[in-house]
Amino acid sequence: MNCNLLMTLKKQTHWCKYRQHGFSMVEVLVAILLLTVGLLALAKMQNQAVASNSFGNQLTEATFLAQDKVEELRLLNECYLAVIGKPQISWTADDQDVVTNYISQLSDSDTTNWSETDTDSDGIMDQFAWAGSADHTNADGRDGVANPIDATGATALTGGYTRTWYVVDDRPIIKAKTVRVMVTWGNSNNREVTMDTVLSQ
Ligand SMILES: [Ca+2]
Ligand SMILES: [Ca+2]
Repeated sequence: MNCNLLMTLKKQTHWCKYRQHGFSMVEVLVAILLLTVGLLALAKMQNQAVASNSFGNQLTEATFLAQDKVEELRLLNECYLAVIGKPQISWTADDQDVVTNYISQLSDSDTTNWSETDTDSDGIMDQFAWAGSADHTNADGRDGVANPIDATGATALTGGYTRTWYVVDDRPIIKAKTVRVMVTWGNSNNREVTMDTVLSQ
C-alpha cells in the first residue's frame, strides 16, 4: 500500500466518523419547531387572504343589490310621473299597478327618521342622518322578496343581505325626494353599503 492510498483511506475514515454524528435530537426539534411556526404563519396568511377575498365578493354583491334598487326606484318614479300626468279616467290596470307599486316603495311613510342638525348654529342645516327603522324593506313592492336576499335578489337560503330604503320628501328642495338605499350583511358594523339619490317630482 503506497503512502497516498493510506492517506486517502485515513481521510475517508475521518469523514465517515464525522458523518456518523448526523443531527442531534435538539437540532431536529428546533428544525421541526421552525417548520411548524413557518407553516402556521402561512396558514394564517392563507386564511386572511380567503377572508379578504370573501369580503370583496360580498361588497361587490351588496353594491350591485343597492344599485339595482336605486335604478328600479328611479324608473318607477318616472313611470309614476307619466301615469299621474294622464287623466285618471284613462288609467289602465298597468297604470294602477305602477301607482300601487310607487306607493308601496316610494311613499314617505315616516318622516321622523330624517334628522337635520345645525352643528355650528349659523342657521343652515349641515348634518343629515337617517335613524330608526327604514321606510321600506325588500318585501315592499310588486313581487317583493322578503329579506334576507341573495346576490340575485331572490330569497337567501343561508346568510344573505338585508336591503332597506329610506325616503324623505321635499329634500333637498321642494318637489324632490331624497332616497337612501342600504344593504347590510353579517354581524359586523362595517358590513354595509349605502347609496343616496335624489328623485324629481
Ligand atoms: Ca321617510
Ligand atoms: Ca350650520
